Amino acid sequence: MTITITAFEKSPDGGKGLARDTRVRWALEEVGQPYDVRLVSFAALKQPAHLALHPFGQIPTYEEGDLVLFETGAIILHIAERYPGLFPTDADARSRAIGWMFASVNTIEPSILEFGNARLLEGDKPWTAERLPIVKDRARVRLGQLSARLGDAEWLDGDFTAGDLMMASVLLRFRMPGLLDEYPNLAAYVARGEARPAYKRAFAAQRAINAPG
Ligand code: GTB
Repeated sequence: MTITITAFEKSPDGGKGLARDTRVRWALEEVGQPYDVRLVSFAALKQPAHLALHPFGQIPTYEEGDLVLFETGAIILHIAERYPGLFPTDADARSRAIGWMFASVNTIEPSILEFGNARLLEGDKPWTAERLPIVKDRARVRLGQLSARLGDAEWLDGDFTAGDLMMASVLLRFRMPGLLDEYPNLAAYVARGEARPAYKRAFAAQRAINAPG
């Protein structure tokens, strides 16, 4: 069955791979499933045709036969459950991998989103100069805790799983403001993710659209 995902017609990051279609592409590359991409403009995201797929008018979406999914956590959970390669066979280990997927979007990602909002959306507010360091320190608390747990392990819980795919994808967002490099083991963890052939193919595919030539 053909898999179709949506992605930005032109990502604001110019091909750095930070838009969330990259993590879905990565998962599909890891499990060796071909996929089509439908590119969507910002205006089209808010039109009825796209809202029927995604109630919040965002990318990415995932279509496979009659199944329509939104939310990258749900999409990658589906891919990992349907196709071998991203979940361990042991049931408890699989539950722990799902735990890391939730941790990535529910515990780690909010701190970088809050930082991004404070810097970009509220950057001109008089209280931003005072608030920004507070928000940045809050992100450091989470990164510090994650760094302590990872220690010198290669991946979060044994072999590479969908939990690592999600976590490394989320951590990439901390690189630009300089936060990721404050935690050398997390920076090395993300680099290990980026070195995977499946990630490289996913990155190249989105880059070909967003930074051609
Ligand atoms: N929780 C949802 C998920 O995980 O799927 C979040 C989806 C989401 O935020 N999608 C964004 C979107 O469609 C694109 S990825 N935004 C348009 C809108 O809401 O109108 C977020 C993103 C966008 C751009 C960059 N960048 O340029 O660096 C990075 C991340």
